[in-house]
Amino acid sequence: MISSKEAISLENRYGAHNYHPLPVVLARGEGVYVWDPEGNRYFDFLSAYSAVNQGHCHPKIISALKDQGETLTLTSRAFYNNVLGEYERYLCDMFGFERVLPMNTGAEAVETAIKITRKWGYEKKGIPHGKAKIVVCSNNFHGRTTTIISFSDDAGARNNFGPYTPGFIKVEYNNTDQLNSALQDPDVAGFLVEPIQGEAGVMVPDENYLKDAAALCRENNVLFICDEIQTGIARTGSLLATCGNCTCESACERQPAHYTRPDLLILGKALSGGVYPVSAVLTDSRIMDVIKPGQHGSTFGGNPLACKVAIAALEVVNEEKLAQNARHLGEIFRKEMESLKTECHLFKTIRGKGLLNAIEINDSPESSTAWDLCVALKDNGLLAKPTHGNIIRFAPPLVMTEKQLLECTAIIRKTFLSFSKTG
Ligand code: IF1
Repeated sequence: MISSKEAISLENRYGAHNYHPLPVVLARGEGVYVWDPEGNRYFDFLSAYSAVNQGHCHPKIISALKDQGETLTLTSRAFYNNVLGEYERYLCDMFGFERVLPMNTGAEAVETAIKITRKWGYEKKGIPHGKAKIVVCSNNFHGRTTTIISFSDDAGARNNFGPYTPGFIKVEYNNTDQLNSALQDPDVAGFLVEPIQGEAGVMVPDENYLKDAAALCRENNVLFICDEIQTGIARTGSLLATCGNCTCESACERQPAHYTRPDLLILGKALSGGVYPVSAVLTDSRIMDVIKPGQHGSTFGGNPLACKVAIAALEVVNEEKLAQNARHLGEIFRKEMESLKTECHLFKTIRGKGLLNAIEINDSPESSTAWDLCVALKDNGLLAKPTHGNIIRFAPPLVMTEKQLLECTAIIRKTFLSFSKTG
């Protein structure tokens, strides 16, 4: 096996430099652990940006991958395949929608939701041709396509990639007054929102924000579109973040009546347990039926390998009660961090929900403190990545045990406190 040093130099020499990774090379993963080529073990506190909620190389998901990989992988949608319908029914039953449109990456699913929303706007709402608008939030992150970055505020994601796609209006996140004003424009077809803003630094909105936003959309005949690519699939302590603070166990989480049900639900990442790129848009017939044959699609979307992997990944979420575990461990994690905060001057705030959490470091976004802390955490056996200079995201796989979590909070405590002394 090549060494970490060789792997890094190959990427640096031959790859596009579109990332700035932490200096660690991962060669193997199992559950909450990953190993580098030299055999050092780490707790993974990123979970591939919440794609690996079910843990690395989950045996049930890998077994589905192997079985279907030896049977049939890709047919295209020019023909039916014998797995897609079963998968679509599974998704509809689990999330309480009438129809699914399968895609691959998160950004593609967001694009799909935008296209469905615009078409619905023209054909059902009666918006004049070419005028449809979609309301989005400031500091959003929905992916990297040219249309999606057109409504990003992130200079790095956006600058010099224009000309930009028009038709988007921006309002402040967690501000229903601004949303309400924007929705008065009769040409607005949809409101696209993350239930918790991930990239922005795990911004959790006020408790009633999503419910109120959904009600405003309904009043104004505007589609309420939730991007749960990062927050969905048990990450925030319920099957979907739009389940709100519902404390019922899984039975409730599978009943749509109990949550703020979006008109369009966008899923990706952990839909496959991080095993394969699988994304989807779920909605009801009255909306989905604006898409007719030939009007949207993808070579790989809905392929039998993806479908089998995703069914297995969702079964794991239910069988292993990952939502309840994320809720339980999240409470312990934030309590431990609140206690560390009282002892550590580097620690400004801890926020999050379930196992999607972030610590804001008491230093400027320009400082290297958060990066240095992440390097020190790595040296102590835990992997996390800074964002926006002074925020560290903590999102381990949801298959973690309480004992493992306490081992991890001990690593974080030790690292932060040793920094306080030297720094
Ligand atoms: C990268 C962040 C996470 C997403 C939401 C759509 C997508 C994402 C809410 C697009 C993707 C990623 C992509 C990743 C970094 C990352 C991220 F830091 F940018 F915010 F997860 F925290 N909607 N999020 O979070 O999905 O097309 O990538 O499958 O490296 O760009 P994709």
